[in-house]
Amino acid sequence: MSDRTATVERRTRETFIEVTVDLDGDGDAEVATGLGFLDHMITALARHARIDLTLRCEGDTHIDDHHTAEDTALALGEALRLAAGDRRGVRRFGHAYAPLDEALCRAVIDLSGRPWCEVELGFAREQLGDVATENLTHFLQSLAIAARMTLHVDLIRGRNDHHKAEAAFKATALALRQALTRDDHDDVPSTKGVLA
Ligand SMILES: [Mn+2]
Repeated sequence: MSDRTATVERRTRETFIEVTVDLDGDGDAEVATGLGFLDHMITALARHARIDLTLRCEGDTHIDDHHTAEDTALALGEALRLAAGDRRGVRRFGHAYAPLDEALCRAVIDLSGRPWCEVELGFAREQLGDVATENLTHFLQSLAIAARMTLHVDLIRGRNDHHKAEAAFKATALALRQALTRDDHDDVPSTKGVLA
């Protein structure tokens, strides 16, 4: 394990989550949220960000998918924030495009310490597997807030909603990987001198 690791436990009356990340991993992911489609998206995120990830959630999926999607994102975002530490020596900015067949998404990240998120994915369906499409948008927003990063994710074009979602998570992963990459500098890349 590298020194950019973190473990977060998060327990509420709605969910219990354990998540461990290693930002300098290979992208090996073990994800079990109880929601198959969300597992698919988070696995793609870890894989293409090259973040090793273990994530388990016991959520109130007998109600619906909302609490599990939101709280999983909050715990994962918190783990990313802690593992990134003071963000010394990282590139800070990242942007990427990812296609999946006809779908094309763009993600832009600034590890700014300023939580903000804009997501426009143009879903036509209500649901993908066991996850409401609005909760995929909500997942990315919650992730950005908890990680204290600025994240913009936009669908450039696409027709198949599974493709749109997967392209969005892959683009986010690639942008995150770039932003978290260490370059040759040993300072915090900010005129303020502080990012975290
Ligand atoms: Mn897929």
